[in-house]
Amino acid sequence: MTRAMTDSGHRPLLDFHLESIQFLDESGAWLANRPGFASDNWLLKAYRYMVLCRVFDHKAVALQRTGQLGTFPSALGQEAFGVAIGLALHKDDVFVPYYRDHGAHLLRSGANAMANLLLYWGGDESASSHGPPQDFPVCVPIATQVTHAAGAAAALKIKGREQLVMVTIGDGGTSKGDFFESLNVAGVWQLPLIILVNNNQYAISVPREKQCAAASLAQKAIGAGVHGVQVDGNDVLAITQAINEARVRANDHKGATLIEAITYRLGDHTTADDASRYRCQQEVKQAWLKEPIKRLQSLLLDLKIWDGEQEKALLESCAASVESQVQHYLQTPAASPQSMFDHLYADWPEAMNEQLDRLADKLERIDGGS
Ligand SMILES: Cc1ncc(C[n+]2csc(CCOP(=O)(O)OP(=O)(O)O)c2C)c(N)n1
Repeated sequence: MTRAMTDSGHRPLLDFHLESIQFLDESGAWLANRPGFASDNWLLKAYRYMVLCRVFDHKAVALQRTGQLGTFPSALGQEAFGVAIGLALHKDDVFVPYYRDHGAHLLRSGANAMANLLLYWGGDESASSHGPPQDFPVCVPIATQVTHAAGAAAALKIKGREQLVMVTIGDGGTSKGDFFESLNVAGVWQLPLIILVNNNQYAISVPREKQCAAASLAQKAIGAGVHGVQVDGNDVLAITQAINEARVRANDHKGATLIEAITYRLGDHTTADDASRYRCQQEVKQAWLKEPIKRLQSLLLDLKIWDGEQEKALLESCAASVESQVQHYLQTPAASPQSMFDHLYADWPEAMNEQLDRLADKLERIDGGS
């Protein structure tokens, strides 16, 4: 028997490896050296905004339940994800958000961020984009925002600008063609783009393991020649570190980064959902043990930069600012149904007239019937 006949013909081709980032364990203890950006003030700011995000979220759900808000997608348990974005992005970066980024908006959209979020989820399209002018509106269609973000990053690159584009998407969204096409072009064109995945384990009722057979979502980057990394999404430090590293890579003209943040959606998908129909209480109970706010609070207490008095004062001030923003929202006159068309196009396409006419007919019938 010749040597060639025993050889199966298989040779190693390429080796890939993927890293994950985590600084804090579930109890808030250090797993790695404290990163340079995480001063006491930074940690306190992150904590305050994460708590504000939770108080706001709770109120928004209550408003929907009492008929004072439209459908609302809670970010319960994903506060570190949004707040890390808000803290890590620079003012002139371009943020292309999906619909579960309330924490980021709190930091990015100024004093009336909460009232604007409520207006938007109350049906007022004029509030769909309320951050810096270059930011994109909240995107509800799944994954289309990644194509827009890749386009914006390409435009910035062509113009020779140093700005960065950050787009967010859920785990389910990474199964869509729009996501893969954008990731591909981000690799080919070496775009200054961060794609940040909120892997909260569910796409409505579809669990992560039924969504994708790969061991991680971060490894989708490899197929596109893009840098990928997974982070503990309940660790605000880990997400921030990954964003900071992605910024350095983009500034060094090394292209895009795909970050998969492992979180857990502690609430329903939206107020139109009932998660108890497709997942067990035991699983949710386990997830509460890993939630991001408690672990950061434990760290602050350990560092002796936080105490019970400060906690009480924070909860009171969050409740007061949420309440005042709710009043602002409730006292703003409702937008007319027609106004939803006002914020879609720079130049009105004639073809849209038919939809405007149909809406006018419908409203006439409703008014006529009342
Ligand atoms: C193009 C498109 N298809 C379907 C939907 C309906 N839809 C709304 S949310 C959602 C699941 C998204 O899950 P995931 O991407 O994991 O994000 P999450 O909501 O969990 O944050 C779907 C299918 C939609 N909004 N847009």
